[in-house]
Amino acid sequence: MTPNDIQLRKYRKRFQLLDVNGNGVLELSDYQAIARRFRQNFDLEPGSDNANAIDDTYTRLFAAMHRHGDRNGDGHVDENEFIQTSAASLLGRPDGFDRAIKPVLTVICQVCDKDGNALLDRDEFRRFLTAEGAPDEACAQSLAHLYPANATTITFDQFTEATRQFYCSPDPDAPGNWLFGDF
Ligand SMILES: [Ca+2]
Ligand SMILES: [Ca+2]
Ligand SMILES: [Ca+2]
Repeated sequence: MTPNDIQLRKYRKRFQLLDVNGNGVLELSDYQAIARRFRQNFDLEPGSDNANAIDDTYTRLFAAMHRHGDRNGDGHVDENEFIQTSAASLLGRPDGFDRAIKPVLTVICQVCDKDGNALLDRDEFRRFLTAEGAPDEACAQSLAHLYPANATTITFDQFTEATRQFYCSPDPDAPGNWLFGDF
């Protein structure tokens, strides 16, 4: 499945955020750095259920990407390999998003919903975005597109739908395209 220009730009954006140390390949240390930011942003106690859940989730995400994504077998997943692998798993299979990303979102919602009201308020969402590496400007762009005017919260379902649009939608006008800001 060949991604269109919009999907390509979003996958490049995602790669850029996942490659925390900016060396052009995805490593376990990149994913661990993101998990560490989640633990900091959400004040997770070391060894707590949520801290372990977020560590396990990002370790497993890396393992899956490393297993399927290193297409030329050089031991690394570069940007092109990431794009090809994302397109194959998320665009090439109707249940791709539900299998690859939805379980991750379940953990993310559980961790990010600090006050436990089953909604993501703007502060919780901003903490999520900065954990993922989005700078302030990107956070503002994302909030502007994902939160309806004057809305202080979104539901987990709205968050999931926006994330589905980010990973899967070919539509240039899908609000979820802006999940991590400009793309
Ligand atoms: Ca890297
Ligand atoms: Ca490779
Ligand atoms: Ca909440």
